[in-house]
Amino acid sequence: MDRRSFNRRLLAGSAAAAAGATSLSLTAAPDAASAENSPPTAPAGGRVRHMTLYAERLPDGQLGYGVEKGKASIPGPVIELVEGDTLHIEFENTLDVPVSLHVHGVDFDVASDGTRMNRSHVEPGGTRTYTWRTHSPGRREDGTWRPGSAGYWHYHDHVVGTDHGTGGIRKGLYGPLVVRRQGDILPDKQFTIVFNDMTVNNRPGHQSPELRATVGERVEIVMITHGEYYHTFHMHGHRWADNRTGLLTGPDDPSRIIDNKITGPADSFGFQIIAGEHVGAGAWMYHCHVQSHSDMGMAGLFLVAKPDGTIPGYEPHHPAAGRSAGPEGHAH
Ligand SMILES: [Cu+2]
Repeated sequence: MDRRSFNRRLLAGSAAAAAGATSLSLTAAPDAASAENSPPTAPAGGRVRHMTLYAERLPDGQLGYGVEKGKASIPGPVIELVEGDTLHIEFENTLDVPVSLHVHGVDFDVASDGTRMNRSHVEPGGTRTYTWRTHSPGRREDGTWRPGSAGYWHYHDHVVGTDHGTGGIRKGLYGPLVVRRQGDILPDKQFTIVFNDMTVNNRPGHQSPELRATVGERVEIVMITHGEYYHTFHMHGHRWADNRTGLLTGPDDPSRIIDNKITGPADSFGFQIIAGEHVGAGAWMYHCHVQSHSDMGMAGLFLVAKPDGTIPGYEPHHPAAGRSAGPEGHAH
């Protein structure tokens, strides 16, 4: 595997220029894999990037962000940066109501805050450039440590419906932002799961997205929560470290290993797993573990295929996610 997959995902372009392609490995363990087997890592940051983003109404009446007109999606596109990067987003509002782009986790002037309260939203038909900046960790003049921008963050509307974007978020105006640190391990595949009210990615209950991978692939999950409820995100057969990257930095890393995490509105986290590691291929469930929520359909499948493409336990027309639906529910 090479670094192309990383560059493809960098929507801001010109990442391919990422010179000095670092071969710096984060794995410092004595038994670290040989260089040729090491996963690719994030290059140095510090570049200035540009992208366009549109807010659109989807055919079904929901709302979404997209990098091309007519291509909006829920969630919106993954935006990836490396600490030190600056991103200018040329944002166009194609809706008939004011909308905005508000981001968590990174640095911006108040003019890029994306709220009506400080006039940083966009009127129908209008455009605005939002600028996001990022920085590496470092030491303040007083000797204390300043965190870097790296993390699994997210962006969303802050205007539609109310001054908090309650209507925009409910209808799908949200998306993931991944800020990496130079040397962070890059995944083979990436999926975004958003628990929004009682939906997964604004889909109807029991129609949650299916995540597809092959045994051995390094899969990154970006998990975001929105709406009115608290949830717990659970994956079957796979575990991760409850820290910034979801990965251990060595055998003595004290991070707790989990397979279930409580998450509330506007929380976000992410992690990487090796598909099927120690458990093999299969139709592995992921779901909210609040029982009534999973019963109402907040469940989907992580489909881990064997190299020949078969998926043990997978019945496409009888998704496991739908079997436990009770007659009650839909209380929300
Ligand atoms: Cu839930």
